[in-house]
Amino acid sequence: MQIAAIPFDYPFELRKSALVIIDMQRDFIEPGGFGETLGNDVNLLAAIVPACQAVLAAWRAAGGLVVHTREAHAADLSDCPPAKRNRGNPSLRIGDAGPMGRILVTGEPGNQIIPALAPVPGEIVLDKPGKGAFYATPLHQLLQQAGITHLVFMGVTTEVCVQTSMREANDRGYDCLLLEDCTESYFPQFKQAAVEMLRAQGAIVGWTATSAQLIPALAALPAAQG
Ligand code: C5J
Repeated sequence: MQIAAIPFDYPFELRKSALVIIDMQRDFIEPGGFGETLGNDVNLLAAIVPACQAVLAAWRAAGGLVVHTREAHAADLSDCPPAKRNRGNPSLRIGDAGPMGRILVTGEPGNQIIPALAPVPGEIVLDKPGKGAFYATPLHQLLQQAGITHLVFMGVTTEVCVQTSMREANDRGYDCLLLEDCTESYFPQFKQAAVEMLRAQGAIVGWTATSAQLIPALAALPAAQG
């Protein structure tokens, strides 16, 4: 099957594909988390939630593999390099106590995936200490074991963790599709630039499409066995 995409149709086979949802966690989407401590308007990111929900529901109904990531550090911050913690001028740094618990620390309330996109049993949930989903995680191994060659990406932020993860995936040989209306940045111009550079030069990193281009293709597949 082919999905209409930019710069050209994306070859799609569900059993070889995983839906990778990057960092749709309260720390980035809700007030009081890491995103807001950096001075950002989190409402921009919250706007993509309905489109992400629609894709996730269609993907689950078709029986596809789902991977959720969270940007998360160990409680002792042993996996958080000082260069990452000290960068910028946030009102709260990684590991500091905020209104939703310690910022970007595993297990804290703010580190949970937002309820609207909460993982269900059988889905992979990975904590990642870096911006990329492959750095210091077993993601590549898990995907290889599952026979996955194609990755469909959603999540935040487009130019940071989503773009980094797509580039890591591309270098490992995966064909990657980014759903444009299911990703967002605190900086709309950065989202636009990232989307354009990922698909430039003949899909040098990957393809882009919209949820409206993917969902009918998923709906046309036989429903997953209970
Ligand atoms: C950032 C992310 N922006 N998930 N993390 O620090 O994109």
